[in-house]
Amino acid sequence: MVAVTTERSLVLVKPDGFRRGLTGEVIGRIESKGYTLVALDVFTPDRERLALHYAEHEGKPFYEPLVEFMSSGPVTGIVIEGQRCIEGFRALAGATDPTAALPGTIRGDLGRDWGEKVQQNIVHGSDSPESAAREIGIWFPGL
Ligand code: IDP
Ligand code: MG
Repeated sequence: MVAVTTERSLVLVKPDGFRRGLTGEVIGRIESKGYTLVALDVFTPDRERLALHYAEHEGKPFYEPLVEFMSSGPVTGIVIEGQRCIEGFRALAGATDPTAALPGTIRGDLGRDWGEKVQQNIVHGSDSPESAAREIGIWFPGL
């Protein structure tokens, strides 16, 4: 087997997850999967930080509702570590649309559609090594 070097990913428990008291559940799933927690902090993110984080979505119909939602309350930022943890956390999170996300995933088990312009889906996870490095720099510049 080819050795796979360890990597890091940026996870956010979004304001819906925080409000609903699901932060511990998300952290528990990350730990049960076997990934290591490298850093963890609670933020109430401002628009500037969110504009950087979600730059790829600027101009899309859900962009403004997304920034509004993400700044509506506390968010827990977590840097996780482990071989292939970027792909692995995306699998734990499930599909973007919580209605379609499979049972067994965070979004499939804990999320639902609330009829809003933005999907409230509990968690964010980086989608590539490049995104992870960029996003960790935005949320945890000291790492
Ligand atoms: P991801 O979080 O699964 O990576 P992205 O496409 O990066 O999904 O979108 C960022 C966030 O924007 C999603 O997690 C969700 O909250 C919201 N979102 C994405 N696509 C839509 C959409 O088509 N309608 C409403 N909200 C969306
Ligand atoms: Mg994304």
